[in-house]
Amino acid sequence: MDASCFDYKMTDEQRTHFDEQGYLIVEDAIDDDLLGRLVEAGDRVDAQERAAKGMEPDELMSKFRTIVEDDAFLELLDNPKTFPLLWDILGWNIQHYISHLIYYPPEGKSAVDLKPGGWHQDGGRPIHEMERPHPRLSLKVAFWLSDIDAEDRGGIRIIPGSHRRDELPDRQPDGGDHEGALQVRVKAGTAVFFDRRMWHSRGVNTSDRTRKVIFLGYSYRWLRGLDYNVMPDEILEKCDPVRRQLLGDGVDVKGWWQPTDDDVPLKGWLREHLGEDYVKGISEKQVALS
Ligand SMILES: O=C(O)CCC(=O)C(=O)O
Repeated sequence: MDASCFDYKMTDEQRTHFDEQGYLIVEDAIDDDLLGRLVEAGDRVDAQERAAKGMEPDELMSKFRTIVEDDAFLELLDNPKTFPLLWDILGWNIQHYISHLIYYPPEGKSAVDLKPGGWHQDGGRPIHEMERPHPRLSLKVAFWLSDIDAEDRGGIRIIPGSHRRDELPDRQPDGGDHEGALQVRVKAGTAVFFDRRMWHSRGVNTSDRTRKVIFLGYSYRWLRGLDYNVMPDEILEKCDPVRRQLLGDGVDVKGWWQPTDDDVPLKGWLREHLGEDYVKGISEKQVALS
């Protein structure tokens, strides 16, 4: 574990922003070296998927469970500039539940009037089966591997504050976009956190370059992984205890609900470096957030 992450603990301003707006932008979250290795790995996975599935070069490539494909992806799990924000939002009883690589080639000139669509909240069946208002449960971090700093580059579209409304906000009276919708515009290397309840959709890439992003989702450990059940031993074996926790490892079944310290090494690591009061404080902040 990289102790430099303690320099990036959540500020009060970040906490308020995430709580009220449902998203948070962390610029320069990944350094140039890691960004280069992620793009290299992403390009390789993209090429393999296209070859294996006989995809056209201009089709959108979407691959889940990408975390096992390269050690560079594993490094994102506890990336120093993003990891502290995760434990500050969700606490120490957390796991990684999904990894999703998307390579979105240009739509082509004929697609200029394509409309962004597919507004949704994340969560599958729980969205329909939980009482309302929904609790947070999980969040995703979008690590941008290409620039999405212009509208035509198809950045993710979000409706800030909509995580606190269980319905998709109405379209504007003139038939325009949903009220409050905006497109995120950031540089490669930026991480964008978003609460799973926030309504979001993919923008349209009419630029001349492929849009590249990997989403990592984090949730409480008492939820199941969405794109894996158990990680392969060869992945777990190369990870330290905290990464193993994040990858769904634990001591026994009961520990999903009632973790001992051995189930959650992150808690012990935070206690060791930041003290018991800090660890207790995290739980209190969570109650305040939800
Ligand atoms: O590709 C995007 O911009 C949106 C992805 C998305 O909707 C999701 O990860 O749930």
